Amino acid sequence: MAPRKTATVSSRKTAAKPAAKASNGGPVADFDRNEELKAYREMLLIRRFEEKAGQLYGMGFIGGFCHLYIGQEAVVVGMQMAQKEGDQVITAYRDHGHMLATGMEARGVMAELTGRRSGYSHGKGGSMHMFSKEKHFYGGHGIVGAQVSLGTGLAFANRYRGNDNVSIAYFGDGAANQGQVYESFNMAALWKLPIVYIVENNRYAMGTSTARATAQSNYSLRGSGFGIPGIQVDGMDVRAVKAAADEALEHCRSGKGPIILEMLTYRYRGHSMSDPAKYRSKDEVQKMRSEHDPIEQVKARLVEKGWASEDDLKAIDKDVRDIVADSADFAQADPEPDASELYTDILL
Ligand SMILES: Cc1ncc(C[n+]2csc(CCOP(=O)(O)OP(=O)(O)O)c2C)c(N)n1
Ligand SMILES: [Mg+2]
Repeated sequence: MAPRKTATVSSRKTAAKPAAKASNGGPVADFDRNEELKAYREMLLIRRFEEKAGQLYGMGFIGGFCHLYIGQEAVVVGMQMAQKEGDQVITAYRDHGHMLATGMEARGVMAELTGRRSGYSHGKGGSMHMFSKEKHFYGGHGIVGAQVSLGTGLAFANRYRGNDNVSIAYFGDGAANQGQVYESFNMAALWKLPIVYIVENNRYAMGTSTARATAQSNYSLRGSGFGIPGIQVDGMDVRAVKAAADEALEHCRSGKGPIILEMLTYRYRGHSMSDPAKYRSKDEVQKMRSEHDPIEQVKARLVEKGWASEDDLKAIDKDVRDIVADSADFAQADPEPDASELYTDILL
């Protein structure tokens, strides 16, 4: 692998202080005020959206499965900040954050969650099956690991067409043990496909901890048998994610083939809405929330550097809450699909 680029910190600003590092010692991007504000707003939008989705689920407005992304927001937001127009995103069922990060509308996502006509899949896909060709978001997949093969196919298409787009395939620590992941790694390495494989290591696959289920828990090493380089990233620090994303995307765009980013992250809520959470202690969750929360980290920097006052932050919070409330009102007022739509938009 090419030598790691260090954090893009200008020497002028850091002459007196050592360069900032992520909690695992990795590099972090040197965000300016606008980038910090953007990261804050985008992560907050995902968090508030997910909280609202949880509420609507409890009230019976959302049926079926619903997997919340709360706690993991820095991963998709940091990645998206490094992507360029045309890069594709594909993920599993914990997907609402990925959709919002790609710029899909909160209204369309909420309407889909509630099974309404204006949803991204016309109310017939639900939480796990939403797509937006316009935003290059390819789903939303409920079969654990399947999106890794599909994402590899997207990378193959980029290579075949000779464009410089990169496919970004997200999967969990549990999915990382699926066989098709390694078949995909083999092909991607052989054909030098432009794909960033992102393992969102949130420490659990449903109720099973990585310690109980996995022989090699350093997922950044999982491509070593195929010569695929990997980086372990503090996935709770959006600047660390952005720094790793810049490096990974450059690696792919320069024709060096696939790369793995293992994002060390944590989900605060249960696996899905029906999770009694008996497999971990409340203290463990509380410790992550109070010491590593991705949104609080940005907020603290914004305040410390004098880049945002409490009032500025409140204004952003209000703006975000308005978008989310509007999406919920819109979804509830939107009609369900007509019965005549039962066999449209599907493959028979
Ligand atoms: C092929 C397949 N096997 C099993 C399941 C059931 N299942 C759904 S989610 C899940 C756990 C996956 O965990 P992980 O990949 O870590 O993702 P996370 O939920 O933590 O985001 C399992 C086993 C499934 N949907 N598909
Ligand atoms: Mg997991």
